[in-house]
Amino acid sequence: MKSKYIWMDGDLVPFEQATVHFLTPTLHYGTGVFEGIRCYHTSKGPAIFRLNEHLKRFLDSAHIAGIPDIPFTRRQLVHAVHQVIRANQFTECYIRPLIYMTGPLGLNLDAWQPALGIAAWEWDPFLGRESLEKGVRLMVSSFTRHHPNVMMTKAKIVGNYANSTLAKTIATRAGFDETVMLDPQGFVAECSGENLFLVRDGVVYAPPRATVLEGITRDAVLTLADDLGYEIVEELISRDQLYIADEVFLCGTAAEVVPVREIDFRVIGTGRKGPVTHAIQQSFIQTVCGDGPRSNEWLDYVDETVYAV
Ligand code: PPE
Repeated sequence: MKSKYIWMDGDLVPFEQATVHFLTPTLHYGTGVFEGIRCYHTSKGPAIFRLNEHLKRFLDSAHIAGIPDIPFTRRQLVHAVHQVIRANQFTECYIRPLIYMTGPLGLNLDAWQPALGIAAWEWDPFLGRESLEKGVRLMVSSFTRHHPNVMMTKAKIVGNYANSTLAKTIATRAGFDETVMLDPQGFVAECSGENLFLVRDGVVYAPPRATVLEGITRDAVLTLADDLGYEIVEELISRDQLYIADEVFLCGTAAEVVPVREIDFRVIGTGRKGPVTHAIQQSFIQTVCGDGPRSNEWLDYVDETVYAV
């Protein structure tokens, strides 16, 4: 996760100096919000995937969390993301904006002021580069995904990820790659850090968005699947529907589009990347590399003229 500079409240700060105090409220209570964005190498230089949508969700997350008075506009944040990529001279990277709270400990958000940092680093696909071809093994978690009146899943609130960490860790300790989390009613919600889809008889099914993070990759996958002519259905999914699916795949910014080969020791389909997953994955890769019909709409080419350091 090394880089030369991290953008902190308007300044590019050398990596080692980008520190926060032990008594930062976000460290103690989890009240803060973050984003995960990717920048890809293209023939026209580095390009950021759906930057505006990510920054909109970032500010929406702050709004949901009740954090007022973010001292930067979306426009300023667009500039800052370009700046942090340029300063670090990355051609491909993952970008992590975070709003954290400063001020006294105690649970009153109104006693705090928001601070904002943006880091970037080179990051392989989250579940391993080989996961994109070979697929991953999942376990249905014994932990439940948040009830929306407990933690709101539309927001990438720092504290939400304690639930993800519990679920992911038990799965990896048990030898799986990722975990599927069920909602409080017992229907499939999402993975600890990705959205999930199944394919049956050529139709692409996704869990409804009410209890999941509205993934930007999820939206891209549904759009590309529609462009490819697949029928799409968003409806409640049970765990046994996953077991008997022809294909299951997951997606997220960090993970990208990943086939699932096994869930709870049941082989999914042929146990290999299926044809629909392959078609959607290829279309996604083409798009982010600048060669797809939606590349112009979704890519924000890094501005060479942005002042770097
Ligand atoms: N669900 C959850 C719970 C989630 O955290 C992510 C992103 C997604 C779905 C997919 O959303 P999107 O990236 O917009 O397609 N998870 C981030 C990983 C967080 C981590 O550090 O771990 C990510 O992919 O950036």
